[in-house]
Amino acid sequence: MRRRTKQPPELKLAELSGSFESYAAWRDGLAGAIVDLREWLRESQLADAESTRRIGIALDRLAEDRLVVAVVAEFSRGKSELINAIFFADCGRRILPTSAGRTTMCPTELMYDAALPPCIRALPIETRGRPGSTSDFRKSADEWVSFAVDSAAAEGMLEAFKLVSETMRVPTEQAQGYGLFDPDDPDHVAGVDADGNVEISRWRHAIINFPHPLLRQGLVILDTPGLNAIGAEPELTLSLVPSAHAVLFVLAADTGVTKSDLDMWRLVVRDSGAKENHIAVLNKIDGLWDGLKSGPEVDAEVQRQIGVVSQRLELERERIFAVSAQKGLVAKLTQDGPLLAASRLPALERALVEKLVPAKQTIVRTQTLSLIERVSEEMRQTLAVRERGLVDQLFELRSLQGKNKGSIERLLTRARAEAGEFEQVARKVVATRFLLNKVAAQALGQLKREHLRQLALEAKEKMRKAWRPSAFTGIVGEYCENLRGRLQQTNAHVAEIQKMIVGVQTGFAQELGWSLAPPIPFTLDSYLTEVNRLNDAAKAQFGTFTVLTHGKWGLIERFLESVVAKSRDLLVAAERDLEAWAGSLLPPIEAQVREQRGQLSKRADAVQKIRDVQDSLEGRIDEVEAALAAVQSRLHSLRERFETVRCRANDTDDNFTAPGNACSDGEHAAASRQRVAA
Ligand SMILES: Nc1nc2c(ncn2[C@@H]2O[C@H](COP(=O)(O)OP(=O)(O)OP(=O)(O)O)[C@@H](O)[C@H]2O)c(=O)[nH]1
Ligand SMILES: [Mg+2]
Repeated sequence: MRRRTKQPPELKLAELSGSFESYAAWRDGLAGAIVDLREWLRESQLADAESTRRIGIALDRLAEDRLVVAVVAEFSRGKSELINAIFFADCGRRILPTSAGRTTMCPTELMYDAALPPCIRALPIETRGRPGSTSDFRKSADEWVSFAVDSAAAEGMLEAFKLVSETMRVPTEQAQGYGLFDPDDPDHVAGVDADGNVEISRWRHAIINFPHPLLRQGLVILDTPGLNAIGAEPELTLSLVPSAHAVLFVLAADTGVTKSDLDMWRLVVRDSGAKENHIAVLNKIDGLWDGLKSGPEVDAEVQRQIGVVSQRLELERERIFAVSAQKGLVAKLTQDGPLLAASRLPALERALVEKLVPAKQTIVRTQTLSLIERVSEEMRQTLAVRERGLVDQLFELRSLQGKNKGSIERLLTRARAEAGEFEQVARKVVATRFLLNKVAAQALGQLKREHLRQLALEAKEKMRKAWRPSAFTGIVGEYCENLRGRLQQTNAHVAEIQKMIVGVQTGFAQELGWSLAPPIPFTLDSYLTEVNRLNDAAKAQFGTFTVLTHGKWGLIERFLESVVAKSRDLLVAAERDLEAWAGSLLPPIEAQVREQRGQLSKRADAVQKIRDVQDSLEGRIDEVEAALAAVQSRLHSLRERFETVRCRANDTDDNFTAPGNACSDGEHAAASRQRVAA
């Protein structure tokens, strides 16, 4: 395997981007091999609707594959500076605005979607005055204000990115209507100016579409505002942060771990599912370099602070990185090696490379291979049925050589009888399809999102009547319990379907000797886990309220909306998964039935023609031999093509090799990408 050439030390700055680049190249190589397999199946007339659909899913997943890194912290800990230093130093300057005090006012996603021009899309804060969560608004492009960005001019870009810090002053009533002002909160009241106005963010959410090489490769970075703002946008806590592949939680060495840092950690990070992705960053360690302390003294102080962070966040020391984002950025911009080393940024970057990329790659590899393996296996079985039919036919035809008319007649009778018997067995598939559709409809009925609307209205009404935060946990608990009940009932139907398919397969195995791959195991358990997480997040959120005021009611309503939006997304995804699974069960069996029927009828036809002396026996034997050779060659090609896919999927090492090496044809990633697009 050819490894990436060692990079000169100054280019080591690009280690992270190198790893992303290799990952993207690996993904493109894999997609290229799958496209080859798809083309070959099409040319060989083996592709059917189900296999095409599944290959399509694998390719779409690869094309849409994203790596999301969320950066979360109280305000002014240096989140934006850290993003500048780790990901965008190659822009030659600071691109996200940073300053003392609150800077990033709204959650900001940095990504690249080639379908859109470089731009910033921003959702106005006024949308908070209307029902709907950010993800609801995401679906309607009209709600977003789009600003073009000249990505070629650094100056223009920086200017455009300042949008995320824009604020405006509005009367307190208006802010209250948006759930951003609580007259009973002394901190909020202190912010009211002489005219009775308060400062709020101008935007609710911003999406920066920017063709940076890392973003082009599918990296998405989520920069977030501090606790106040994040607490007001429950979607971040419920969806965006928990679904990130890595969460960087930033603390600052000069402030230590404050109460609001801890609140934020608990609310946003600690209770958000997958903990293995969490990394804490102790930023601003340059504050410790006061010129009087020696190197070892500074180091001891850093270690001591790491100890404190570890204890307070209840996080292992290995997951805590002390850095100076600012000095790291300066070092990268000025190519200052010693300063970069002192900033300790490279250790954090290495951890990101080591933790983030391989973990993500393993998931993508397993998902893709399991889809493709299944398609290949089903194709192999169809070809194997054809092969077996031809071998039998050849055996029979050969046995006729030198035989009299009577034996030919007997053979014809037998061939017809076998075809008839097969039809009896095959009828079961039709009956199964009928039953499967019925049970699947019942299962899907449980997941209809219409149920949610009523359920959500009831929950809201109950909360309004109760007006006690202590009662809310129970009300949301009931809502979640109803969801769980639906998912569990669906699971029971799924088990019923599974049993039915296994029954049909066992029948075919006993009566025809077929060995069909058992149905892909499927449950909605992962969705049940998600509902539990939603419930826990709600508990954590309501736990922060002791007294309910009108100001907070807006926040509660918004939170409930997010819970409903999230549960609706869950049901939609569960419905989609279930539909795809149920739809994938019978087609492979039906394909085999078609194949077998075709073989049996060809066999009877051939014997009949020989009996009627329309065909010579020798000529027919030659034909069947040729057909057999063709099927065997296809089986061989199929195996080879699938091996190429597997080989591409496993084409990695700790450094990520360039694509094409292990699988010999040396095709370039860009070429594969073009073919995927085509
Ligand atoms: N000394 C020092 N200052 C830093 C470092 N990183 C960031 N800062 C400064 O800290 C201030 C806040 O940094 P930002 O990156 O804006 O912080 P943030 O977490 O994005 O803050 P918000 O956007 O307000 O939530 C800025 O003045 C930065 O220059 C660092 O490593 N060392
Ligand atoms: Mg910021």
